[in-house]
Amino acid sequence: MTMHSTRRGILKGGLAVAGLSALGIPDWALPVLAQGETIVPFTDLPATPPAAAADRRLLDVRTIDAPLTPKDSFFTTQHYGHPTVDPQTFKLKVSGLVNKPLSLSLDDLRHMKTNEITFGFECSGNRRPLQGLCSNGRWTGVPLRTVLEQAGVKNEAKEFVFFGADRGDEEVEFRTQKFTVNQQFGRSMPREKALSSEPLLAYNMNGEPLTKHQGFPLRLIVPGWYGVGNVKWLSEINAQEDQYLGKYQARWYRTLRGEMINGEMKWTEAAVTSMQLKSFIARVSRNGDRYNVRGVILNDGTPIKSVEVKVDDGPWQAATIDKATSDKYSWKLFNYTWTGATPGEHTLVSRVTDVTGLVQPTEKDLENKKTFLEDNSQYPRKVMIA
Ligand SMILES: Nc1nc2c(c(=O)[nH]1)N[C@H]1C(S)=C(S)[C@@H](COP(=O)(O)O)O[C@H]1N2
Ligand SMILES: [Mo]
Repeated sequence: MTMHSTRRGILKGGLAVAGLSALGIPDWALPVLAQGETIVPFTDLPATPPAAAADRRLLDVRTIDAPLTPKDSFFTTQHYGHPTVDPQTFKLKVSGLVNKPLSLSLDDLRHMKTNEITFGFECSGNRRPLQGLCSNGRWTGVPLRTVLEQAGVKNEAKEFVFFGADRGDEEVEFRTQKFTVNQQFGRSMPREKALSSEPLLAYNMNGEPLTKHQGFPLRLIVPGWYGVGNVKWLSEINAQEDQYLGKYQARWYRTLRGEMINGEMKWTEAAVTSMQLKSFIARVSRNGDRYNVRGVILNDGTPIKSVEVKVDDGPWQAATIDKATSDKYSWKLFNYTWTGATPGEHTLVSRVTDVTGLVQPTEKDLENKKTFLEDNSQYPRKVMIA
């Protein structure tokens, strides 16, 4: 069966009468706008989102109308532009502390046992007012572990470095010296993570080959991790003993936080890895005197206990998570029906809690987080009711 990336695609394909559940596709509880349903604009966001840099694409979260993000709307960002990789001559190299270095063609990879996973992620820099650096995709590829097992990982291999085909000149500072070196985009992960069952060497998204934006022909997918760990245009994997300290591993993706330890503020710089628990309201629409408040949840895959919405100074009210987004690493879409809205400006905010009891922090809770990355704070937004 052909894979449709959106319900809209399916509806357009004329399969609506068959009933989505019958096709094994869960019913979509948060539909495209119903007849007579209208968008209630956010007064804290311009109607037209700010233009993104040329090789970036932001998802206008107000347009989300299906669990999976279509490939041409999927957000995209990268540091060195898009390299062109020839799929005919492409080889994924596996080198370093392995018994048998590998050089695998796309065909070699396509003939290996595949895995498929729905994974929604955001850039660690995603934040208000737009929250447009996030999307949800269904990824197909070869488990990283399968390839590493074929190469035979040596005991001394502690760190696995993933290099993209994209590169650029970088200035490296050492005390009073500066060096300019040309280097590839690289990210790493520890042995335990690399040999776990989930990381995927993906060549398809939503049933089609990756686009150039998404890292054609091959990218690393690390379910539960922020965008930066999902190396696009993957070309080499190197197994090594030492920590990898490249620019985008050791310097650009650090979160500086102050934490009270032994009664004193300690400043810690931590690498950006697993996604922090987050929710935000993406769209408000009106249908008669009912208002649909819908939003997005992103996290590291820990099951969600609840998501709630608060209007002005009212109580937290339970929202409903869409069943079509219940896969472990999928983003979750939620809906809250607001009734009794009065004319005037109102503040709407959402808050998610996972099963471990972790609650999405407020902006105040994060006041000791100094760098803008990993901003998962509750996001109050405003609407005007006529
Ligand atoms: N090779 C390579 N991979 C990369 C990057 C990059 O600059 N080069 N950027 C990372 C960052 S910061 C993010 S947020 C995601 C974005 O993935 P997307 O464009 O598919 O949304 O790719 C990651 N993978
Ligand atoms: Mo990112």
